[in-house]
Amino acid sequence: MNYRVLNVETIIDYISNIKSVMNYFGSDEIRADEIGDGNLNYVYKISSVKNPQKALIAKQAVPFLRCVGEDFPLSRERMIYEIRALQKFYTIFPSFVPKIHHASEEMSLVVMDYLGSHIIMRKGLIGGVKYKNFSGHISTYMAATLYYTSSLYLSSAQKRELVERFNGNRELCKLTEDLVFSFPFMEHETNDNENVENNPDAQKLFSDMEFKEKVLELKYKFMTQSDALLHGDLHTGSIMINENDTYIIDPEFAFVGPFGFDVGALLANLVNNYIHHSVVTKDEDYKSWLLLTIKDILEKFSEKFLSFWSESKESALLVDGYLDEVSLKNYKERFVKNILRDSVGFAGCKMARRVYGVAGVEEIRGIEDEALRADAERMALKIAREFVIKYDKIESIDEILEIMKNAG
Ligand code: ADP
Ligand code: SR1
Ligand code: MG
Repeated sequence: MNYRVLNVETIIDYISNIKSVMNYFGSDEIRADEIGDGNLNYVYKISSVKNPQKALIAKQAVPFLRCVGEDFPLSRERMIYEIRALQKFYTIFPSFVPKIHHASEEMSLVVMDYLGSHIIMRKGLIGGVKYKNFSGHISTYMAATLYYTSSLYLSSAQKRELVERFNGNRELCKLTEDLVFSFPFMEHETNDNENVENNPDAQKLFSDMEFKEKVLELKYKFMTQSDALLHGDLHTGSIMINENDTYIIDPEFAFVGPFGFDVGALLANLVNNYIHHSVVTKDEDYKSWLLLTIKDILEKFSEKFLSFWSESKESALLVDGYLDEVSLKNYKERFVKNILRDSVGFAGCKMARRVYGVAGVEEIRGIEDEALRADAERMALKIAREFVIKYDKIESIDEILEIMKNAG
């Protein structure tokens, strides 16, 4: 079928011809509502007219960036990678990924489960909701997806096939190279320039060569280190959650990149939320929960990654018997410590990009009171700077929490 951009009317015709989807709705009449709130794509809720909770999600990529419009062309090939990544992550841990009912690379479209009793996690965190299962779920998701798609588990040939299958995601990798590691730290037309002009904090950031050199070091890792299949944009807007379950959506930035990048993205977004509560609600109890959650996630991630690793003795990297037991244990512990260090560095870049870069986060850019927003921005830049400058020397998770606590 030739590609065409669908809308709330034409999507009904399209869906009506897809057997796997129509089996789900049976003889029910269906309707479509556009519910997308992301930066890139169109998302439709397709539901039964008589029972609106009986619904699926259809997501279509268009050949431009939704949040800017047709003036910012962006190839719709990104949906190829989103479909492949959803499928791959579903095979690794189905309980954390919405099930796919239909996928078409030609139409740049995917139909998946509707998560009707879940909300976007960022909203819940801003509202001060404590998710008791989250650290357990997300640490399992990250440890499993990263370990099982890495050279620590796959054979050399399997790993190379994986890289071939995902590393054509050129445009979205380039978007991250520009929007996470470069443009937000210099004068650039894509920045939130109303906030940059006459702002001494922005000028200080743009001329901070010590920080920018370290950012380049991390950008180079992002561009060259093919460790494992990443989600690629694992912020709290890519997580749908309720008190029982956690789902990871929207992996269109997927590619085989550095281990620490997804962990760093999550860390950055939890810290941004901590900043929001430090400046706006001043809710000390919630801040303590966020600190404990971060500690728990990083500890559990390390334990689970090592535990998965203990199950296989042979991989692209390791030949059984190559190291004695003690050396192998030390090697693995150092390895995981370095993942955490890189995560801290990437988290710093990802926090700082949200201050003046094109895509802000609700926790900070959404603060209406100008003085409070400026406080939140300064706190974000302070933590981000320390993360970036110190990332390769971090010895413990407590040091990360200390940096956060001392900033506000
Ligand atoms: P984009 O690629 O444009 O960022 P997202 O995949 O993040 O799009 O989806 C945009 C919004 O659509 C999400 O913030 C969420 O509100 C809604 N959404 C996406 N997938 C689902 C789903 N499976 N179930 C329910 N809502 C969803
Ligand atoms: C203009 S696209 C901006 C951002 O949205 C996505 O969620 C990614 O984080 C990207 O950098
Ligand atoms: Mg999104």
